[in-house]
Amino acid sequence: MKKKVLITGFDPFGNEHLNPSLEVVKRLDGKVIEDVVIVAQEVPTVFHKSIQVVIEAIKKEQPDVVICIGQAGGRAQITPERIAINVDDARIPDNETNQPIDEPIDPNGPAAYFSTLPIKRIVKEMRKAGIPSSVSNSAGTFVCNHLFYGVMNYLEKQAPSIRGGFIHIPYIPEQTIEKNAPSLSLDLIVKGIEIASITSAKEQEDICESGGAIH
Ligand code: PCA
Repeated sequence: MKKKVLITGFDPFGNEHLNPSLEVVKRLDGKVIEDVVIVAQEVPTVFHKSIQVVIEAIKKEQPDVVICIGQAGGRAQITPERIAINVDDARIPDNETNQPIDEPIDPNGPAAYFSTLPIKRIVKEMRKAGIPSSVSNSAGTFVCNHLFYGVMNYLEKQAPSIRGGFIHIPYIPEQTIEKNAPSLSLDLIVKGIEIASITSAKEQEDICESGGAIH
């Protein structure tokens, strides 16, 4: 039985002319790998609108798994996120000049949702393939955490059989030519997201292996 994975990537934001998450999902759109069909959706880096766009894509595609992807400039590894928290606290405006500060995403929602992806298995599989990866325990408080929370809130309430989560990725080299920041090649990140998609589609259960952080 074929499985379907919906992957999403954001428009460029801040001072960047590209967003590696969008470049990655565009490369994987329509690919079929080991009986897993990957479909991609572009998402605006805008509070609330981003959630609506992904909910519409979920309704249309009816995937087995949703993986939202975003840029985390400054990180050196591909980082599956463990948890989404119910707060917006934007250090910079989004792409439509919204800048919420200390606002709940859903005033009636729980404080947080855990990813329902097998995050440690994903990290293990990426590492086996030679791709730098670790679990992250914070997706921040900007649009990425916002979308992650909104998607998990929707899945929990409206589509509990669909599993979902978020993965942050580093810059790609062309973004760091003039800044002192780590990057991974687009090819390596595409390979990592391919592995994450296949692993998530095929494996519901996570493994119990140390992957925590002291701070
Ligand atoms: N990264 C931002 C929002 C869009 C993106 O790719 C974030 O980490 O919140």
